[in-house]
Amino acid sequence: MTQAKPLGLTDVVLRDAHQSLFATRLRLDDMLPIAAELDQVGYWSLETWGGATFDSCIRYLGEDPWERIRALKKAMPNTRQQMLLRGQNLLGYRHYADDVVDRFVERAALNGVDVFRVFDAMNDPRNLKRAIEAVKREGKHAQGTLSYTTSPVHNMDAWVDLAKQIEDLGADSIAIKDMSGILAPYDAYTLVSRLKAQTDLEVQLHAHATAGLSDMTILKAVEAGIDRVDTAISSMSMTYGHTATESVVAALRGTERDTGLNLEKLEAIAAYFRVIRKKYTAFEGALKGTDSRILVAQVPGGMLTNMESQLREQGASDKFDEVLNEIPRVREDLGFIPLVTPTSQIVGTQAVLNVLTGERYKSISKETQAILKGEYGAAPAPYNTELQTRVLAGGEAVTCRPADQLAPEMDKLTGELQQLSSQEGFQLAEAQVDDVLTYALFPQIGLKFLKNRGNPAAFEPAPTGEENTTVSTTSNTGPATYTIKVNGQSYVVEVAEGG
Ligand code: PYR
Repeated sequence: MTQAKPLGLTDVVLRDAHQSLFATRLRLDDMLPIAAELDQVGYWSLETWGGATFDSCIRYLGEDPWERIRALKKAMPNTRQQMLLRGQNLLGYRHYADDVVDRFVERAALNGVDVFRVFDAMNDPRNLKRAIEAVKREGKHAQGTLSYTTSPVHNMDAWVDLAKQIEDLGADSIAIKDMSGILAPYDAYTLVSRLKAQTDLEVQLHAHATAGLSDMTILKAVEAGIDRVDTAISSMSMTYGHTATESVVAALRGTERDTGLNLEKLEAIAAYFRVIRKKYTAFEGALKGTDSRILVAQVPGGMLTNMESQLREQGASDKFDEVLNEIPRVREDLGFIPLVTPTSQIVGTQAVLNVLTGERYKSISKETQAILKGEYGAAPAPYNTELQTRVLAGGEAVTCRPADQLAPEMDKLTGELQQLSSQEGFQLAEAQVDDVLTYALFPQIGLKFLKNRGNPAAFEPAPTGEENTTVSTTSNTGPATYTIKVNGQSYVVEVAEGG
């Protein structure tokens, strides 16, 4: 008889589920009442922290994200707290010096994070190295990531090769991060089988349900021997989000991969979120079932819906198909980079620029230029040579690990913030370093938050569910709002985070 090997589950309800379903607005006050029940389920981990959740806390909710992770850890002492970390970008949008990476990881670990899923939007392992080393130094679980995408240069050999490089960095496990929901079941079977055979890493799958594949993909991954998968409690699952936790539990009951989780306990949690979710209706997207356009465009669902409503609001709905066709072309010019924060925003914005200006690369965004200059690291394939030559304008591209060019920053940031706090008369937290990190990651929004901490009137009011449903899915996090002027007309373009 084959030995039972329970499938581990990571429930993403407190991070990616509400990030995907209602623009990252779930508040700590709506998490804590169910924390004891979540803690009793027996999940391998609960995903509770990440870039967009941190951003939303300080930008909209007026919640200190450090306090959030401390409170969640305290309320759920039996369950690993997991976070999503953007490699050398940490939770922000640029590369940070190594001393900021080290300090951030140290503080995150100390405040309650047990598992760090570290990804890089370029899939450049050099951008994962420092963060993985820092996690290991803190004695925590370091999970490296394959930011999954498809292109002529992406094949199984390339993925396995990348996983081996990540294993060499000292990762404990590897996540296949399918943020667009495009990983097909049989490809998952092959990929997981090969990762299990050719590395010693534990393997975990994160798949979005948007294109309707995730249930099938999870099942094939389980057949291939995957160790863990991400799911979301049923009342916070599917569409832009993830496969339901209870469905996986039920599907595997009585098999050798039985999760051992109790459906009744899960139902109590589902019932809680069924009610809570109603409060956040104003932030929900329009998708009711499956968005098959993703299978053709191969872009994250959030990116599609955001772009659709933004173009509509700017009176440019008729340009949607053109933008959709432009996205893969921009991706190709930028070396077939995956589409995930921040590259989803960079590619999306450039595609909109190319269409709305009526001429490809008439205007090249600062971020697109940075990619072509090598400032984000190496892409999976060469860049469009003509475009790169134009952007470099005789200069040299960065070929080393980009952070090697950055001088230590923590002392400078600390001095700056101390000066600002005394000049402008706002208090810093007892653990001042956490405030410095908030300021480092989000210089403007972070500073505004620190000045207004404890004053709810400075932030969005807590939702009641009674609001007029006028807030569209465009109320996303991140700085990716662009105003473009074309023939005297202004277009505001905001591009979604990829989960
Ligand atoms: C984040 O970094 O926040 C994503 O969801 C990818």
